[in-house]
Amino acid sequence: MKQLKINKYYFLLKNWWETMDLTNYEKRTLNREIISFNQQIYRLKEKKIRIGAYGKSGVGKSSVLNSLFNKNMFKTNIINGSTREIQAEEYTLKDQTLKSIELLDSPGFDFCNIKSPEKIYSRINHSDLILFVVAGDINRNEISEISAFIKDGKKIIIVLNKIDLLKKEDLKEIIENIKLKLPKDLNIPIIINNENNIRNYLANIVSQYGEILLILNSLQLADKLFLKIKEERLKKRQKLAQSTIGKFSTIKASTVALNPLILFDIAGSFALDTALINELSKIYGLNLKGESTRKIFKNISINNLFLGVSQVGINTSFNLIKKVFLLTAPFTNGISLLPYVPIAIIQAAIAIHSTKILGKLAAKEIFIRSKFSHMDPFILIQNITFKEPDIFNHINIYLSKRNLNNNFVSFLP
Ligand SMILES: Nc1nc2c(ncn2[C@@H]2O[C@H](COP(=O)(O)OP(=O)(O)OP(=O)(O)O)[C@@H](O)[C@H]2O)c(=O)[nH]1
Ligand SMILES: [Mg+2]
Repeated sequence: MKQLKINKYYFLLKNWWETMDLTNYEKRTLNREIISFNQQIYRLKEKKIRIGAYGKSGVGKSSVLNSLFNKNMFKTNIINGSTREIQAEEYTLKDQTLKSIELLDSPGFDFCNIKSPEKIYSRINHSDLILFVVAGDINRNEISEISAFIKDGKKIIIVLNKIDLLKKEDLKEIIENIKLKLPKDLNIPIIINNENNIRNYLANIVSQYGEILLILNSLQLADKLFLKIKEERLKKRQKLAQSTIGKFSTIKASTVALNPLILFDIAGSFALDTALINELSKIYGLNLKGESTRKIFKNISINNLFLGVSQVGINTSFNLIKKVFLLTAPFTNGISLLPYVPIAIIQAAIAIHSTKILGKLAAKEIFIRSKFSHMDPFILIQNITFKEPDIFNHINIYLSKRNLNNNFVSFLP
């Protein structure tokens, strides 16, 4: 049953990825993220959970990992900086759905000689579960690293190490103090490294929730990658949309400027607007039939359009005319507005202004309609988490932090 679940998500994600159809440019710009995602998918297929240790230097990260399997896999030293690079070791599991645990040891995040701390953070951030090792009360740097993992939606466990150096009566107070500094609603576990505490705790987590943690992390990585891809695509479309809107306002402005005595040609103007909406729909990959263009028109508030028009139209002071000159200059493609009476300029300005507003509003309407139709990892995450207990609070944080629409409005023209 459980076996099926992990396979199901592997095939869903694999299939999703194969239908993504990235351009070479996208592959190049997102190279690092794609590699990480592929590694994650591989671990999902092979049922290998990854647990990463992170913390200040010398707190005992390597020692804690060694104690998990009673094996000296990672180098330890009394001198800080005994771990200089990420080290990985694999441990095979028997009689479980998961085949193995990959342990990642990391250098202290505050160690002065590490080359690129971001890379180390990022490697650990790709773990399915993070052991944040501390030795005593936590300081500001530790809190900020913990918050970063939480914001990234990671499952973390605080391991309180070196308790033999503490007085027994201080231990309780230290734990209380750490708790005070952690976000209250998340219930981050603080586990004391004492005898077999950590090992028992992790054995329990891995056997009960190992698969779902691996699945969730894979979905989260897919979701983050998908957001990046969408962002890249929207940025590209934004440029195209902007230049299309610019072109249409130029056409409109120049027809108006060439016929300064004829007031707005309503029919011609409507035809141009419709053509603009159709062009924008093509850019956003939406196939519009006649009916839906009308719907888009309907949804764009007429008030919004006229507000812009009246702002330009009412005030005809000389200053405004000068401003209008500057405004229209880049769009009139060498057609000089100078010989004409100010009315032509104002008409041209109105044409430009209203076309731009129309374009912006239409792009938003089109974007809302053009939501990517195929499977979205985000939907899969939403569907899993709400059925699961307290231990998945971190996913709720992830979901609430990730506000899709707010992210994307800024990439519209
Ligand atoms: N007293 C005591 N010493 C410990 C404990 N755990 C680790 N140590 C010692 O602390 C020192 C540092 O331990 P490491 O495991 O190398 O620490 P680390 O966090 O991996 O250090 P870096 O890799 O240098 O960042 C070593 O001398 C360990 O023997 C503990 O629980 N109690
Ligand atoms: Mg170490």
